[in-house]
Amino acid sequence: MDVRAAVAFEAGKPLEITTVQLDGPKEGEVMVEVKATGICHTDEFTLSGADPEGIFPSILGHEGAGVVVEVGPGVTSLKTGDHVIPLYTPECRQCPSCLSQKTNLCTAIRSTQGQGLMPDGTSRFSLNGERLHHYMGTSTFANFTVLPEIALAKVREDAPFDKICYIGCGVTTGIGAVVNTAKVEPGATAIVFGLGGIGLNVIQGLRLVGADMIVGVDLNNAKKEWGERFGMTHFVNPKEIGEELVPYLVDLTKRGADQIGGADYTFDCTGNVTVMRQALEACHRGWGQSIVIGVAPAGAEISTRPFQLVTGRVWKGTAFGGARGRTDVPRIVDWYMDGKIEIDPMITHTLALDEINKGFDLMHAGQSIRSVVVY
Ligand code: NAD
Ligand code: AHE
Ligand code: ZN
Repeated sequence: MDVRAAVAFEAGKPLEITTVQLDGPKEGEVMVEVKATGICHTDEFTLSGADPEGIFPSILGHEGAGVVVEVGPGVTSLKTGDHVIPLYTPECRQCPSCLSQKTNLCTAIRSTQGQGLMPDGTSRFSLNGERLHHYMGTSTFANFTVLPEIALAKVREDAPFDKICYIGCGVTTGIGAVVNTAKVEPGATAIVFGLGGIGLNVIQGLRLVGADMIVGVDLNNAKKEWGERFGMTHFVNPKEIGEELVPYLVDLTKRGADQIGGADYTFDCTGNVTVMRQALEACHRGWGQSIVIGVAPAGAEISTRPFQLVTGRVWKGTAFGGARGRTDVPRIVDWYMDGKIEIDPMITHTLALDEINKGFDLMHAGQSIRSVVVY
């Protein structure tokens, strides 16, 4: 069938909005009418050419919400009409990783997903007979897409697509990093580096679990008001501190009789490896944990003095906030619908598919938190 899509033909070039062809779902697959999709920084990262797994031509997008319109043979957990959120981290509940209960990184289809293909090694998308690749197994920059059944979370039907699409990545990543990965306890001190679409969700996750001190760090002073809106207690602009950022943060987080300083938890939400080092070194000696959320370009490496780890700081990473999508995403939708978490104010721009490149421009200019394309 013909569908409308924003196609990434080449790295570093704007997306082209055009009509492409989509084949129906095969064994274990589901066709979804995408109703809305967020534009995440990771889409920009891949489009820019910085992603070692980037493949072109492809249909990007991984932060969607929609309705099941057709199920392939063997699909048992979903039916036509179900409301769903695509999962770039699927949950098969059968692979060694899922069964371990130690990680959310399901391995059932990761290798074909990374090659821009469905699990049978083919693509459902094409343009005039030429293959177009899938992206992150989701390709939500098309008004219809096909995914494996294990890569869809079924969600309640009264939740608005143009808001819950953000749970498909940013909301779950930020809140999950706090709740699942760091397991932050009430009363903790935390520093969040980068107050964009992810960092603000880390901040609201920290507020949710009852952190006492939530320091936000961003180069853009406009983010101060944004951070405070979601629970940030202190704001620091590194440009106003200079070389001494880490000692400054360590000093800021000194509390009571404990005059060592450093945060219980820090979060990198920038993808900048220098910031990742600062985040680790701003952790408290003996127990501080630093969580890497940001995605760094091909070839980038992190470094620190091993002494930082010898003296008890812990470096961790998180993908999709450690969430097991089919289990956790419906719960996060409930949190939103019950008013426990906020989404609406972070969606600063709503666009038509034809305007999708404007969403990338707004991101580059630091003028948006989240742009959402509504089909
Ligand atoms: P964003 O562009 O909305 O926000 C980034 C923020 O970081 C901006 O406010 C910017 O001003 C700030 N910043 C940039 N350099 C800085 C520096 N040196 N010091 C302090 N602040 C700085 O991006 P986003 O959507 O919030 O995504 C953040 C990162 O998280 C990206 O790298 C993205 O690819 C990654 N990400 C990872 C996961 C995951 O599962 N691990 C999921 C989603 C996004
Ligand atoms: N392909 C990149 C890495 C990109 C990456 O780390 N993606 C995150 C999700 S970012 C969502 O906005 C992720 O889930 N990683 C785990 C995985 O299995 O991809 C590279 O460097 O090769
Ligand atoms: Zn994302």
